Amino acid sequence: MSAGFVAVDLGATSGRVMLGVLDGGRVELVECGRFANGPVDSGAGLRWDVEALWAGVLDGLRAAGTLAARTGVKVRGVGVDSWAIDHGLLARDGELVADPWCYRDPRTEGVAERVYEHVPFDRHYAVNGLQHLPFTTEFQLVAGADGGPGAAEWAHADRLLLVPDLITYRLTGRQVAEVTNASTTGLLDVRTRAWSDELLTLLGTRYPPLARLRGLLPDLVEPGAAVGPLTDAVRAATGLGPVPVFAVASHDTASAVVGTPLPDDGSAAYISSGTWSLVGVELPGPVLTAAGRAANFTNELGVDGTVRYLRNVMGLWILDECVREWTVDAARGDGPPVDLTELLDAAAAEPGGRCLLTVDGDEYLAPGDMPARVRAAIDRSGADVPGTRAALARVVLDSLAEAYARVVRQAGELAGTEVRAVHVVGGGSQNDLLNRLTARATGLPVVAGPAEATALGNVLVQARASGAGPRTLAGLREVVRASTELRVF
Ligand code: ADP
Ligand code: LRH
Repeated sequence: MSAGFVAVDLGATSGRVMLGVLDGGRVELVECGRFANGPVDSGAGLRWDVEALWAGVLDGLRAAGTLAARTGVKVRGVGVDSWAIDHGLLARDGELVADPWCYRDPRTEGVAERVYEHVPFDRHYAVNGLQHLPFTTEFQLVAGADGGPGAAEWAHADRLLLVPDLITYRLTGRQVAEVTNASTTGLLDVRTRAWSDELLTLLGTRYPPLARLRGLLPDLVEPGAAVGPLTDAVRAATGLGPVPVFAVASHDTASAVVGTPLPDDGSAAYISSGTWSLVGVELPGPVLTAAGRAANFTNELGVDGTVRYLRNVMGLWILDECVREWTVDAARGDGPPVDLTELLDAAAAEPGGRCLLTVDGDEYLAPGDMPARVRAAIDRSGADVPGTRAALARVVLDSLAEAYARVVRQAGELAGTEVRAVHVVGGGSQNDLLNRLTARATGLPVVAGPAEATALGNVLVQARASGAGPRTLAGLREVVRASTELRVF
């Protein structure tokens, strides 16, 4: 009987449940569920709808179990990954105090700057190695504990679980903190892969409600740890047996990097391209230099002791938000409906180089009328404001490609590695126009695929943990290569 592993991959735009079947050195991924996701504002700030996600997860697991039974596959594991940083606070009874905040909520505006007055950025960086992002878990916690929105929730908090750990808890009844995602909280020591007593103490001293934060953090586990079997309730709801749930690389970007067919000699950069574009290289350890800090490069933890040395680029969020806005317009009768493929074809026919936006500006973080913000930025630059959707999309994509090229070059320089190719994975790797623009801007071959690198990385870490997959990261990537049709630009 072939071995199957179920990847629950929760992205900011959609959640998916995939059954990965290991067969002769290849993984066949079959989508068993896909459901829309996005921050919801029902009057209490931007939040994630956990019950909707949970319903999607259970439906997907049920479908995966049915498919496995029909095709003679034995389900030998389940693993959960999601976007980073966001977390749920649980009361003593194990129930969520409230839906988790979305990192795009403006409540963290100015918080990091206040924290840095007491614990400067360079002191943070020396320990956690993280780029400055305004919404890192640490700053969300300060926003909540320091009397801002969320203060009442903090008062009831007894446990903090990052989003994938929260789903894993619902699946197993066990509470852990998986380390790749924990490394995005700002509370971890990147050198020891352990919670940082130093940063936690500094934080608790400055913000007394956070003095009890250490007690809210679960024990850390590395990817591949068996967390526990599915609970009876989940088994009854899905028809699955007592399948073990593994901690995978639960930060989606960490799973995506496992699922990227990088060469072993470190000579390629990656772009994990989705809502965000995560652009960087994989290293054997952190780089905590002043130059890296000034360039705002982050050291997030990967599998097998690796470090993801990268920068967040605003990613396809800007384009997706434009599409969302135009879809709303079309529903109102204002303009034709938008089809992403047609839009990209039309954008490809537009002249490039009209204008380059600074795509990592915080001005693009929040949801809302994105086309208007893009037009305003183009106007400020002095260029002519495009009159069509396609021309606007082209400016966004030109700007993204330019940002990729800059960050790829910096990553090589700062890490002291020669980058000879760029691998693009994730949903955005299907954007051929962007792939072509990236190849042109970097002057390097762009290798696109797999689009489902995250789910593949999730499945492979489970397979290895259960004894069914290759032992080394290089071996896992051989499976990725064998399972994907890569396209070179
Ligand atoms: P996330 O995990 O952050 O939700 P995904 O990896 O699912 O993101 O990628 C979603 C992105 O992929 C969307 O932003 C969309 O722009 C892009 N995308 C998905 N399918 C296609 C396609 N067929 N052609 C071009 N772009 C695509
Ligand atoms: C991508 C991602 C990224 C984080 C962001 C919050 O999905 O996990 O790596 O910085 O979401």
